[in-house]
Amino acid sequence: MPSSGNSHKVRLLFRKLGIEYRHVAAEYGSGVTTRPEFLRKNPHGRVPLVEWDDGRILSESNAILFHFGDGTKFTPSDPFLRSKMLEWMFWEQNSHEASVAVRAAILNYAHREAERRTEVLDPLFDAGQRNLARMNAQLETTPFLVGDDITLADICLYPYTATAESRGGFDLSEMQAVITWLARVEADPGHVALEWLPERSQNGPGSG
Ligand SMILES: N[C@@H](CCC(=O)N[C@@H](CS)C(=O)NCC(=O)O)C(=O)O
Repeated sequence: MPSSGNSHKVRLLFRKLGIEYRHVAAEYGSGVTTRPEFLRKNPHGRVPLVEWDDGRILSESNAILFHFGDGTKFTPSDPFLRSKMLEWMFWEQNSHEASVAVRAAILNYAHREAERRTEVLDPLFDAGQRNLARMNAQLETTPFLVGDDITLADICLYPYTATAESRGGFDLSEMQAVITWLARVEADPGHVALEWLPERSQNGPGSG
């Protein structure tokens, strides 16, 4: 999904690792994720989803990151640091994405317009600010989330943090460590912006 931070995570890692793939767009409005043939691949009806030529299928952005990133420079070899990386990735899904990404989705996707109400948006703002502050506190002590080197945790938390202000209406002005970290992640080789799509890219069926 070109507009999705969860999909951006996968585009980022694949680009960094030089993994070749055919990209199939499944933007909201294309109907791709609600088609029976897609629901057979992922009954949850969500992207990103990776399909191998032999028919294997893997969904959940962070499972995809771990599958392709395990054993590369993006996973620490130390078992404890590896688990700390996973701690951030589980937290991302449970807390960060559930506030920062959800508020951005409500504000940006037309089909979520009915949710643009104070009683929905304000608690998401408060939770999101707290979660961004938690990242800031960590990044005041280490350059990347798990220490001195970039890991899957940074790739995982980059997309929705990078668009937290522009799409989610959050305020990073007091979070200098997060701002510096965003630039540090962007400087890592192979970085691509949310809008970037690979050359071998096609629209999903029926998406125009
Ligand atoms: N936990 C999942 C969340 C995936 C997800 O929510 N995907 C959204 C886009 S960000 C989606 O596919 N929406 C399509 C739909 O709801 O029809 C992951 O990390 O991959």
